[in-house]
Amino acid sequence: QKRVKGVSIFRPFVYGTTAKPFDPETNPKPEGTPADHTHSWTVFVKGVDDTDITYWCKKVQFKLHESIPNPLRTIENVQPGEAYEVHETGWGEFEITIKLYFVPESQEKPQTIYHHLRLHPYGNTEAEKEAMKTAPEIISWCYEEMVFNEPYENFYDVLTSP
Ligand code: SLL
Repeated sequence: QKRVKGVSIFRPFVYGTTAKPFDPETNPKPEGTPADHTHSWTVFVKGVDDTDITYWCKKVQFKLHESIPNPLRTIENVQPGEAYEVHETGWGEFEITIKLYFVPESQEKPQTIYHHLRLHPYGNTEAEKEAMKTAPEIISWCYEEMVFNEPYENFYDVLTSP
């Protein structure tokens, strides 16, 4: 197996969280949700504009706070263009560990990223924070690029075949 020398391939993706406070009108609490839970939320990894990432990313593991049942969630076998995601409910913010696993052709080790689950309005300025108070959802998304330096030839073919 040879590496393609002098080549770096970048593949963009988006990861982050989306949270919504429970509200009888707009976001009713599902039956059986613990009384102290205030929000529903989602953490995800996906392609930009829902483009496919499954040809390079084959599995994503989300490590949630220990207060949540089964905090280690493994998502795989998603359809091309579908997000790797976990839906939960809760009351508090915390740091989520997101581990991306690559297709076997890559022979790459998994990569870990960290993301703070946001349930409440935030921002660097008061104005940013104010704007979020009227938004229906608290969105905290990051755009990122996975860089594959000198990929193996097989993997290079996978990455560059249309
Ligand atoms: C805090 N350091 O105190 C954080 C911890 C933990 C959030 C937040 C529990 C959900 C469940 C939940 O929301 N934990 O019981 O399933 O703010």
